[in-house]
Amino acid sequence: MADMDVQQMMRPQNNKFRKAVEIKGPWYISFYGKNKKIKIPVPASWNEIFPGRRDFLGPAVYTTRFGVPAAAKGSQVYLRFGSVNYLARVSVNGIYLGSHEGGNLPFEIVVPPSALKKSNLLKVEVDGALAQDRVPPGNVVFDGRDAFANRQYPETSFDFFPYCGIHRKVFLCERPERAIDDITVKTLTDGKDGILKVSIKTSFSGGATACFELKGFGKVIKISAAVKHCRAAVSIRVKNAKLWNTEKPNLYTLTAKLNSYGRDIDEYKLLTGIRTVSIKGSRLLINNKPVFLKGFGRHEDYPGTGRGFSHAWNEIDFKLMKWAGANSFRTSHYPYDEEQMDMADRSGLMVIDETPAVGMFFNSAGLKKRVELCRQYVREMIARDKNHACVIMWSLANEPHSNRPAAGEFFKRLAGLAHSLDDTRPATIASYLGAGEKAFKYLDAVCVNRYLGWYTQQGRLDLALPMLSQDLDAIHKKFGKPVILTEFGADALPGTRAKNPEMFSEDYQAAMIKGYLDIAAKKTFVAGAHVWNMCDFKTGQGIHRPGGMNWKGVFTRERKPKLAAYLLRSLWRKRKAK
Ligand code: GCB
Repeated sequence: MADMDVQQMMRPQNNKFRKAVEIKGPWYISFYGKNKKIKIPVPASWNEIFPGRRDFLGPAVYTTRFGVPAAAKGSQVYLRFGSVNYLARVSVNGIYLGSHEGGNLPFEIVVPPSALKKSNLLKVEVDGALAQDRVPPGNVVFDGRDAFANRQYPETSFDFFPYCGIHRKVFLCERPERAIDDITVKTLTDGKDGILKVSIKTSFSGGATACFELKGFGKVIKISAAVKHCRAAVSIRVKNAKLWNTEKPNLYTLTAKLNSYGRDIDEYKLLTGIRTVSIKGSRLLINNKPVFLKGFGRHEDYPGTGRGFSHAWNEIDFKLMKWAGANSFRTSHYPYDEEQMDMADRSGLMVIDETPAVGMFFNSAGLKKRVELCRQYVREMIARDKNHACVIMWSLANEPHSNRPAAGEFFKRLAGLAHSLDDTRPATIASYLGAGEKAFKYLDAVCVNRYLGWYTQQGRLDLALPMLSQDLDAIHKKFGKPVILTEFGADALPGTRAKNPEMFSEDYQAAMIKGYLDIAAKKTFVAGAHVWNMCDFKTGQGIHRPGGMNWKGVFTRERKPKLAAYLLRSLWRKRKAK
C-alpha cells in the first residue's frame, strides 16, 4: 500500500490472447461467520437486499464456485473485482491469495496454477466496518478538536450510506505471461491535427515489437516501435482530426499488439477521444475553448441494488442527465463503475473524477494510514481512468478538514503525485472552506461546495444569494483560478409545495438552484455549477435526514423529476455556454 506502482488496471477483454468470463454465481453470503449460507445477487449491497441487515457492516463471507478456465499454456489466470466495499480477502480452494482495501476501485488477484482444480471454491471475506484509520473514515474518536456535528447512525464522517458487499462485476480472466501490463494514451492538438502519445509497459524485457493501429472516421493509421526495458512509445499524428468534445464526442479505436519474433502474443483495445484540457487564467478550456460545466454531483445509489452496479440504472441516469441538459458530472464521492466512464466517453459528458477520500481529517490517530490510503486511491484512480476522454479533472478529496496546518503539506504532496502521474489534466478538491483552504494553493482549479440558504441563512435566500456572490468573488480574488461550484442545493420532500418558497418544498429547492445558477452565470471566473444532487439518496439516520435519506435530489431515488429538474432542463438546454 506504500508508494509503489499500482497493480494492473487494464480492463478485462476477450480476444485471441485474453479471456474474461463474468463469475455470475450463484453467490452465497454468510453473516457473522456462521455456517448458514443465503443466496445473494452479485453485484449488490447486502444492506439493501436484506432489510434486516441494513446496518450490519460486516464481516460477511461470500462464496461461489467457478470452473477451470481454458488456460492456454503460458497464460496467467486471475480474478478481477470491479469493487468490493470495503476490505476484501480472497481465497480459492482454501488458499488465501490476497486482499484489497478501499471500496470503489478494481483489483486483481492472481491464481497460481497449483491452486486451481476442475471446480473451484471462491471465498471473499468482506468487511465494511467503519474505522478512523480507513478512508472514508467512520466511528471517529473525538479528541476535542474535531466536531462532526449532527452525528448519525451508522457513524460515518460522510453523508451517504456505507453500503457493503461486492458492488461490481467479478471476472475470471486470463492473459498471456508475456503481456501488455499498462497502456497510456495522451492526446494533444497541433492546428487541425491531433496527436496521440501512446506508451505501453510490458511484463517482460525480452525482444518484442509494439504495433499500434488507430482507426476511425475512414482512417487507419499503423505504427510500431521496439519494446526496450519493458517499454515502448509512439506518437501518432492524425491529420484533420475529429476532436472529442461535449457536443461531438468523437472516438477512435486504438489497438495495441505485441509481436515477438514474427508472432503476435498479446492484444488490447480501447476507445480514445482526441482532446486537450487546460486552464488559462480563470477559464477551463477544452480544445482551447472555454467550457462551462452544467451538471450534477451524484451517487451510485439505487433501489434494489444499493451501491451495486446496474446496467439499467446507468442507462436511466445517463438519459436523465441528457434530458436535463447536463454536460458533466462529478463522481462524488468515489470513482464510479467503469461502464459509466465508457458511457460518458460516448455521450460527451465531462467528468470530474473523484477519489474515495471523503471526510479526510488530520487528527493524529490513524493519520499515517489515512494518508497512505489517499495516495493509493489517487494512483489507482488515475491508473484506471487515465485513458478516458471524458475525464477532464481529478478531484483528490471531498471536504477534507483542511484548515488544519497538516493539510497544506498533505495536499502539496497529493497534488504532486497526481501531476506526476498525469500531466495532462488539472487536479482539484471540493472544499467547504474558502480563504482558509490550505489545499487550493497547490491545485489547478478551485471547487467549492456551498449551502448558504440551507445550512446557514436558513429560509433566507434574500440574504444568502448576495453573500454567495461576495464569497465567490473573494475566493477568486485570493486564488486567481477557475472556480467551480461543485455542490449547492436544498432538500425537497417530493410533493411538498409552497407558493411562497419555504424550506423542504420543491419550490424552495428550485428557487435556490435558480439563484445560484444566475450568480454563477454572471461571473466569468466560474467555470461550472454542479447541483447537489442528481437524485435523492440513502444515508445514515439523523434528525436532519428524514427517513435516512438526503432529499437534495432534483430527481427522487426512483428517478422521478421534482420541480427543479424541469427548471434545469429549461435553463441548461437554453444556455449553451453561459
Ligand atoms: C456536502 C457533502 C455531501 C453532502 C452534502 C449535504 O457538503 O459534500 O456529501 O451530502 O453536503 O447534503 O449536506
